[in-house]
Amino acid sequence: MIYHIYMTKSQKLRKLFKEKSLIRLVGAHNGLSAKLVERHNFEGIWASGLEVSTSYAVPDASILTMSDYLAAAASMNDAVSIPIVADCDTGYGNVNNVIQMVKRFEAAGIAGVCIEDKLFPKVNSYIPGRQELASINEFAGKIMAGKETQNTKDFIIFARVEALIAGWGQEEALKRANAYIDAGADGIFIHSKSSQPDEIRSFVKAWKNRAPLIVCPTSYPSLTEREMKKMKIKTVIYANHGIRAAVKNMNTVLAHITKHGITKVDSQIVPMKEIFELQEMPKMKEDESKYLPKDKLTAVILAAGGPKGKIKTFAGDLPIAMLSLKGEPILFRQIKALRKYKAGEITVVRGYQKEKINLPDVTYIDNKDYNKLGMFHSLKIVLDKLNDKFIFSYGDLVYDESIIKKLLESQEDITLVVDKAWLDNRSVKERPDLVKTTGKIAPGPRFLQLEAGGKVLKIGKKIDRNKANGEFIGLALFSKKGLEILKKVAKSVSNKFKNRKFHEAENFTSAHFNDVIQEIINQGYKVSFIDIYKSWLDVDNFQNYQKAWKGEI
Ligand code: SPV
Ligand code: MG
Repeated sequence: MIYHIYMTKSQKLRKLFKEKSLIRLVGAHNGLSAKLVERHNFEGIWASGLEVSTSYAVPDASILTMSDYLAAAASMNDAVSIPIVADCDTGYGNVNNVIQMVKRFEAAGIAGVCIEDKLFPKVNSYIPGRQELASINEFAGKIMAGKETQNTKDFIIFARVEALIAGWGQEEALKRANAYIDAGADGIFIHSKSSQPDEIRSFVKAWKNRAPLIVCPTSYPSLTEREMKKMKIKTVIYANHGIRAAVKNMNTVLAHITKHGITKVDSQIVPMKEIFELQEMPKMKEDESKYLPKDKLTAVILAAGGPKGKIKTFAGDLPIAMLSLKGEPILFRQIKALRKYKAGEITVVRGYQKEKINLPDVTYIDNKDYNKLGMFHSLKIVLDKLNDKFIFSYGDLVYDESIIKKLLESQEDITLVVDKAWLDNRSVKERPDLVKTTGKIAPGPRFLQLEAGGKVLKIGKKIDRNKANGEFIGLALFSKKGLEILKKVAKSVSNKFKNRKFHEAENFTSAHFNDVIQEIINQGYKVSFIDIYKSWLDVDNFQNYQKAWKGEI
């Protein structure tokens, strides 16, 4: 961990005062406008009362409350690393309000505040008429109280002299400025609404650089930064140019849209990419990839085998996984269900007509020996790539999504999904994957597992159909430990049974998934199950495909 030398925003502002001949503060009203100011390399932000009021579409006349201004200043402060000087009007009331204001703005990390010597409620300085000044004593009291309230020596309080705005003249302005510096102010904001910089020039001359001066040349833009530096003005505030630019361009664009819609408007607005950058979306993505735990669940779907029997005529050269059910390939339905339950990586093992299996966002592994070797081989070629919990599925299954939900609730290491409907179904001619589990044979629909912690005792196509009490549907869940067991058991038998009968298979290379599960059981590991009653189909024959099509599962 690298800790940067931490400087408060007040310390940063004080440093700027030392190092820069002219500090430029630019008006902002929220995080976005502050961020734009920072991007253009200005030294600091003026949390402008005029801009914040405008952003609420209310007059700049003490209409909003201290909390509103504080929230706006804090949102600016959070968005940038440059210091904020908050325009705090009159301090939102008398000296008591100033004390609360200083406490709160300082605690929010605002570098400094500026209060003006008008009476509460104030009116923006450019509005003619009521520009009433507080007495010098009253305002000096506010400065003293504020300076005594601040907790850190670095917090800055500027005093704003409105004597020129109120028409009280140069002498009064100087008298006030001196009194406020005597009271402890860190600098004087001398405001003028004159269209020429003359009265500012003469004030600066008479001030003799007693303390740092701040000006706001909105009404006298002819005063250049060069001249300001020459006059030793320490800070200039460009108070409201950002919001005025925004209003102008929003007007232009909205007018264009009323006439032409949004065609051909793109050249007048920023691309979405810039918006995302301003939100710091790229940083969020970076953090996410570093710190957000990835869902460890993966899924392996075996879709290598080709269709057999009557379904073959129907499927043509399509793998069964790609047969469509109401417009959606079987595999697509499976992927949808697995994604719903947060499967991250889904691996599909292809073989027969592999190029026909081409759904996006899945990993494909091709089993070129799908015709020669047993089904387990398709899983074996994926095993090394797996290192955590995974769901195993046949590729020709159509099932109700709730089965996945139930399966994922299992806390066991190896869990098979077993259909108890087999007990009502024993007359069928096919040879399904049968299981014999612990628990009594009792036909009929049951949705609760017969006994907690039930185990699979036998699995295979050839086990006694009268002793079997369920059908393995081709869906299973392996925990991380279950995966280790599977790998270990497969490794332990691969050589030994290379040329020898392996459960129901001729040898290990032609082994079915069932054979390996039986071996796991025989080696003393627990293979658990969850039981379901119907609500799935294995589309390995035409009749089942028709049923699936009709929704009879
Ligand atoms: C503000 O930006 O809110 C100011 C500067 O106080 S002015 O509008 O010029 O008064
Ligand atoms: Mg203001």
